[in-house]
Amino acid sequence: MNLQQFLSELEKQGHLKRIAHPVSASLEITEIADRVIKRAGPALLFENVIETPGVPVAIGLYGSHERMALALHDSPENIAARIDSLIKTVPPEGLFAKMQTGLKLLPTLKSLGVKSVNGGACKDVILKGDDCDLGKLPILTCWPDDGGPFITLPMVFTHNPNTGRRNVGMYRVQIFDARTTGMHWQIHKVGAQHHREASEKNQPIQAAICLGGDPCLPFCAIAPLPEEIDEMMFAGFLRGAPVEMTQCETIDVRVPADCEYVIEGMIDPHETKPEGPFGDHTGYYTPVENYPVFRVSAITHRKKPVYPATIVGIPPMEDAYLGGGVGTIFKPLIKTQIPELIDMNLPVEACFHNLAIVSIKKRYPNHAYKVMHALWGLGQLMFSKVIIVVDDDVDVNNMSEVIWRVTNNIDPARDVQIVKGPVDSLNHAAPLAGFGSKMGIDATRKWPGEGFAREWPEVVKMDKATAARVDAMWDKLGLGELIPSPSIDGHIVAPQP
Ligand SMILES: Cc1cc2nc3c(=O)[nH]c(=O)nc-3n(C[C@H](O)[C@H](O)[C@H](O)COP(=O)(O)O)c2cc1C
Ligand SMILES: [Mn+2]
Repeated sequence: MNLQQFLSELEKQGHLKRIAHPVSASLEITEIADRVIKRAGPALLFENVIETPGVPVAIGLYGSHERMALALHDSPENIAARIDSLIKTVPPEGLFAKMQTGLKLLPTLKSLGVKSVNGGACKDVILKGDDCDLGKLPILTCWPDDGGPFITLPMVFTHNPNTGRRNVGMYRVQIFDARTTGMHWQIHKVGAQHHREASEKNQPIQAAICLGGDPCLPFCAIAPLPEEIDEMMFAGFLRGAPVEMTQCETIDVRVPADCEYVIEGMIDPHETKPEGPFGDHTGYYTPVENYPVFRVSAITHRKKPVYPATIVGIPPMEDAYLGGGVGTIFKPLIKTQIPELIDMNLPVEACFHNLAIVSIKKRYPNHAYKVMHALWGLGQLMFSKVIIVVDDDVDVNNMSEVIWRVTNNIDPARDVQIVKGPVDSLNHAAPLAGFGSKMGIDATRKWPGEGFAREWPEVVKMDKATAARVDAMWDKLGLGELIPSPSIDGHIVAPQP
């Protein structure tokens, strides 16, 4: 499935709205898309973009649970279950069991590679050197104080100059002029590491900025995969088939052959330029900072391309669904590192990194502190500004319950820990860019072994026998449909309407 086939599928299922009215790529598309996404509306296809006649803009492709499941070829829950069952595959004993397990895993293994092809739809039109003009693309200027137009849904392909390993990350791209852009890979990201390793050899790094392709690809570019894991392998896993890759025209990088656009170029080891401001997913503008400069050597595209975009800003935006998918799909992998973790919620309003609420099955006194530090050491979860740890009987996705439990259970002087460390580059409150403090809150029930000498009270609940008697007499009470007992299933607080 490529982007345009995905759009047809969305349209067939009623998840896409075409807009024929002329609209500007400068601010107007943002304003329309923001209104629609805030009301959980459909994906939008702007067919008449004033600045670039003939090139439509697709936006909001991932902005609902149904669209996410269509883009990823399955629901995040099912994908998580598949990963979980792979992780839990027991080493088979005996020849028959080995053969059976082998046969079961074969389709998965086959899908993990990539397939090399010659040419591809992304090369219908090939422009090199002076013929390249980024002004021909409907690149959005998203917010009034933005530093310029930004490519907002790019997949940046690079290779580690020492190991050759591929990485694909979504790093926004600010347009400086027809053939020069910024490259906003933050210092903790893998693209930045590739650039650093190339710079140490005094070499430029080659990069391809891709737009479109299988709709699962942008998700893979966002996914916080370990550095050694190829995003295209993960894409193969999601698609159930290898991604077809083709060689670029001017650089030694392979890209998905069915992309809409491929922008090829190089980044000098030392050249930087002020990048930003940009109305970011925190809901605030990120200030101007120096970032590497990308110089375009070729632009290739489909004969009739569609330009995919997203906008970020005050949450919830489309990235809430993408981030939610990441949370669901990566839970089984987090549990391989932190097996006592039961559930985790990264509330949308906290923009992924500002708050993690995790429930654990406490095994020993002060276990919550081990879990906080494990999370602060685990990939991009290191950015978690606040981590709240609760017991396994708390539903972390029910914020009413979380507030009730946490505020009742903590003694701030005892249960709050503040540590220092790297923080998200977008954390504007930190005293230094990328370095600041983080807070852990142990909101679990306190044990005598943790020095708690008082008695810990029980939660107020009805007994099962009474609840059953009331269930039985419900019809005679004249109160309409049966209301189940609020206190039996353990999750006492209903979410606020
Ligand atoms: C819409 C969107 C825009 C993003 N923009 C950036 C960005 O400009 N810079 C950045 O470092 N990360 C950005 N991210 C987050 C990265 O894509 C994410 O951290 C990813 O895991 C990085 O991949 P890597 O681990 O291969 O470096 C963005 C994510 C989304 C959903
Ligand atoms: Mn990566």
